[in-house]
Amino acid sequence: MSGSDRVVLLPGKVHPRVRERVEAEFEAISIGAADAGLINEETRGRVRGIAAMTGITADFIDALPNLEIIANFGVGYDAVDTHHAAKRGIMVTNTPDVLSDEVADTTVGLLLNTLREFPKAEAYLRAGRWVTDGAYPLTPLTLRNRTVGIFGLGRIGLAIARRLEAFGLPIHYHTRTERKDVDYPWHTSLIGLAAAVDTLIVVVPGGAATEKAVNADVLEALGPQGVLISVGRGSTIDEPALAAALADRRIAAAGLDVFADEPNVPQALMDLPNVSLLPHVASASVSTRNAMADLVVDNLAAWLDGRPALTPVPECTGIDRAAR
Ligand code: NAP
Ligand code: 8YV
Repeated sequence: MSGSDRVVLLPGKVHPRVRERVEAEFEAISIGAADAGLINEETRGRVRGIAAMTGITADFIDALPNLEIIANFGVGYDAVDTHHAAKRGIMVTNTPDVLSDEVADTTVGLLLNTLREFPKAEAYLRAGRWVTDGAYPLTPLTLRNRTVGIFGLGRIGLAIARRLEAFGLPIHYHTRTERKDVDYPWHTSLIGLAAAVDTLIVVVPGGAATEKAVNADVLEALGPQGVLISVGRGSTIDEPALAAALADRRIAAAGLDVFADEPNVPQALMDLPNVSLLPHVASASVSTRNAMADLVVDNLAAWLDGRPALTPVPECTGIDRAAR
């Protein structure tokens, strides 16, 4: 296969290592956004792969008649219309496993920041207030004696559970299917899980099935000592309900790395003292993002060379290139 047969589209913002490798290993076409109007018909017909760090709609997929693979940068692929891609026999890949430990480490950090107020304590020191006002106030919340519930005990959820088990905390979880390989109590419903724990960690994928799953009722069940940590997708949380529960102290605190409309964070959350906010950085170290970038490009290389994709998403595992 000649290099010119391997045409890969880079729409919108792309990780630098993805760009560097795609430009070196394929014929790369960069456009400002995933908008078919930005490329002419002849070029649209040549595109066989997309390296995606942005939303990919059904319309965009349909505008590329010879598209074979969408390699998504991220384990979460809710921004790609995977259902449509699979229907058209187009492979979608994601970046599982290589980021699980990093995201789990960040989740534990965010949980501790939320409970023990470390970012606020550091700001206090830097403002000279240790000298002028004395010791930082004791934190009302602690990790000690908490019971953790994990909503989504998948690759990352399990990595979080193992860490918090080492902190001496009991772990419960809710998924649609009970896991046979763990001894943690399984709850058949999210609200049942929330009622059984005081620390709820949300790490389910985004999408219709989890849209606003953490609603006012779930927060009510979590209770006034409750702490919510969200590292999956912002769409899974009813943000106005969360802001109201935090303001009224119907739950104690929250730590959020993801938001429904990134990079916009609701002012109602920004204004609250009992919420710790991060700008979607759970996987954001140079080494982990480079590993994700390599997996994106390795998936493109495998598929466009006629080999199986390395990490197909579950909806695409059955895609047979010969049937195309
Ligand atoms: P995974 O291995 O596929 O785990 C997903 C878990 O969620 C599974 O336990 C699954 O169990 C459960 N689940 C899915 N849909 C559910 C539903 N409707 N109700 C209840 N449970 C449900 O995925 P992962 O690798 O752990 O990644 C999880 C998510 O984390 C990603 O999709 C992404 O959105 C997010 N993420 C965020 C960051 C960040 O930077 N903040 C970084 C990486 C990943 P069942 O199928 O049995 O229900
Ligand atoms: C990345 C993520 O921040 O993997 C995911 O699902 O949310 C994160 O690792 C994101 O994919 C970067 O676009």
